[in-house]
Amino acid sequence: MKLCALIFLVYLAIGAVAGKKNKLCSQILDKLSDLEDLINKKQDCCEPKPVAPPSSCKEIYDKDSASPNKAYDLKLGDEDDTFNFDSKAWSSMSPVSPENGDTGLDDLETLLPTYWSTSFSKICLGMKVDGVTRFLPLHQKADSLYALIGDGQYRATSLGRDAWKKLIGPSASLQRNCNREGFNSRGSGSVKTRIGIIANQEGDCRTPDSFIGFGGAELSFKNVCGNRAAYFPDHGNKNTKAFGYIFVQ
Ligand SMILES: [Ca+2]
Repeated sequence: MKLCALIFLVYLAIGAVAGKKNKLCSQILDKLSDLEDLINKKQDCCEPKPVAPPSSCKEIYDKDSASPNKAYDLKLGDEDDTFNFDSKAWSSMSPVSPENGDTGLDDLETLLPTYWSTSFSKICLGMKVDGVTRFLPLHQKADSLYALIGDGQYRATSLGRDAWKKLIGPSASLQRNCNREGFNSRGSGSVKTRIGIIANQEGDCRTPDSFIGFGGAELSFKNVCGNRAAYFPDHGNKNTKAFGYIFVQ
């Protein structure tokens, strides 16, 4: 009987030690789990979020902010008339909302004094369509953007219609003829653009019905920046509104 009692006590003692060990293990596992949660939370709040790249005009001349080597000239795209083709802003030396000049690739319009005061050898054109911004580099020397646009004279570029379409993306559409591109592109009709390309279904530039550009007109479509196309364009009728960015360097 004594032996039985002793054996029972030994078992009881072993059982108690095992119980303590299990409890300790469970506490350690709980603490480890808490620690893991803490580490995950720290990563969430402290690691820098990935920044969507401008992609490109060589990453907008290497950095998306104003610098001595690069200047924002213009941001435009609202439906108001601030930057439609016939706006006085294009032919005056007056800034428009300069406080919006260095706020990044947002939807705040601006025309900065760099428009008439900064000489350059290249222009970076950008258009944001449905949240995607595409860029088109244009090698062009000038005393200023104003010098290319302000007097209303047409000045040709030779990028080609496919290059202009890349600004809009896969939905881009233009009529097949005319293809007058550059600064102050216009025919005798109401479709015209300060920087961009106009096109026509007839074999001349008299009555264009489509354009891709900045500072557009065709008031019934209220499209000051983007792609408007009608009358047998190559990819369907469009009235795609973009937000435009123009940088010079
Ligand atoms: Ca026409």
